[in-house]
Amino acid sequence: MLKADQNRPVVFQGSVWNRRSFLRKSALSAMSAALGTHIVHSANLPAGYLPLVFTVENNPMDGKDEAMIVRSERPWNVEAPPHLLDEEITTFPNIFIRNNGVIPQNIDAKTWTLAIGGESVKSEKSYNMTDLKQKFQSHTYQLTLECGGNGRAGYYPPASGNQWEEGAIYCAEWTGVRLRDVLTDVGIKDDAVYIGYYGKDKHLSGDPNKVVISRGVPIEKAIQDETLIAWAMNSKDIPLEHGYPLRLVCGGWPASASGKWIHRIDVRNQIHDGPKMGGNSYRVPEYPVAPGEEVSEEDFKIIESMPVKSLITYPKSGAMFDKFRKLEVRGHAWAGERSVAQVEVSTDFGATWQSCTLQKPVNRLAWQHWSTELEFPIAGYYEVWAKATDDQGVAQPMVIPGWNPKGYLNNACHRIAVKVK
Ligand SMILES: Nc1nc2c(c(=O)[nH]1)N[C@H]1C(S)=C(S)[C@@H](COP(=O)(O)O)O[C@H]1N2
Ligand SMILES: [Mo]
Repeated sequence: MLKADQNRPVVFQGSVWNRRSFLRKSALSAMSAALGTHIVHSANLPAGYLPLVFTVENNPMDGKDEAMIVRSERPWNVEAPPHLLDEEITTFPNIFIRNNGVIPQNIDAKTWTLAIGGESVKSEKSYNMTDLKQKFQSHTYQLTLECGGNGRAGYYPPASGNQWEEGAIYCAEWTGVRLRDVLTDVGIKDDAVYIGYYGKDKHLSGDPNKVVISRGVPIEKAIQDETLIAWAMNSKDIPLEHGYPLRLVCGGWPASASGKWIHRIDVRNQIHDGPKMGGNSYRVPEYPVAPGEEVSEEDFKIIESMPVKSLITYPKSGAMFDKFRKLEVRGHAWAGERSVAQVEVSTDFGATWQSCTLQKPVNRLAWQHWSTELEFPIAGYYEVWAKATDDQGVAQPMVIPGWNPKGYLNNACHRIAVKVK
């Protein structure tokens, strides 16, 4: 049975679903009792889906003002609850932090250098911060960075790794030089196919010779206008946690491709093979697999562009408001290398959708802002679901997409709870 204690996750015993996956009447009335109101449109709840408030550890109806959520203390990994991502440009400290190792300390930007080497450069070259700032034209872009594992918590059976919910995503404004301009200055050979970065973070084992993570992108992505070697985020020095003093930024791709604290970039004549490029790291099966299925290593491919997705950043999940008042709902949407063509919202678990106002991206690879007004003629518990569709007609799934061993690429619709009195 359902515990009507609003401060704890609810515990169900036995199935709340009947044979054909309709919510049992008894469960429905217990949930309504716990909510203190009835669930409008409960008949449309997709099979197996419980109202949001009964699935999360902290009941959003509590009205507790959550700050950043710590997913791991060592390494230090934190994510933002969606309402903290309401700003058009995400600002520190509302930005998720993902570290695979230990954040480097005592960085001196004055003596910092970036070496460009690897088999596919004509000869290795090194730049200090002043060289980079003076020798090349600087550029500023808003770039969306989402962890490949954002949404991992939604998969069952659970995948190992940080149990990110929705908040391992941000769009900040980055300033730096184009990687392309630097590569041109160095001179690269015709056989260049990939680049790989090296950062100054320390391995968790304490072994100074162990590289924490060294990933990269194909040369075609590396030479895009928007691929930057950045020294500023939102017009200030990059915060230490996000890669001070120098960071590679490859918008629209898993954020693991955007190396922090970089001191070296290698231009490779093969797919870069640094730590976390192989195995099942940032890779997904080439074909759909059953939940929990073992997949052999040669059947994985590297994740490239991230899929279409959206977030509801206002109101905060759990908002309570009066009937007859129009509710403004807003958020952001992004689609990796693509742009977002449409965002729709539903208040009846996907039976009907209302089209939202959608802004164009400020530049390629920036997230887009959307908004709309909703009316709720009947009092009760509702969920607002948002669904984005990219410029190729690919939309977010309403339910969790294909399971994969490391729980990447969950771009299911984001939903929030609202209560109308
Ligand atoms: N040097 C270095 N760069 C790194 C990482 C890291 O552990 N070390 N983590 C990567 C991963 S997995 C992600 S999701 C992003 C996170 O960027 P953020 O901390 O600015 O949000 O940084 C990437 N770059
Ligand atoms: Mo990541």
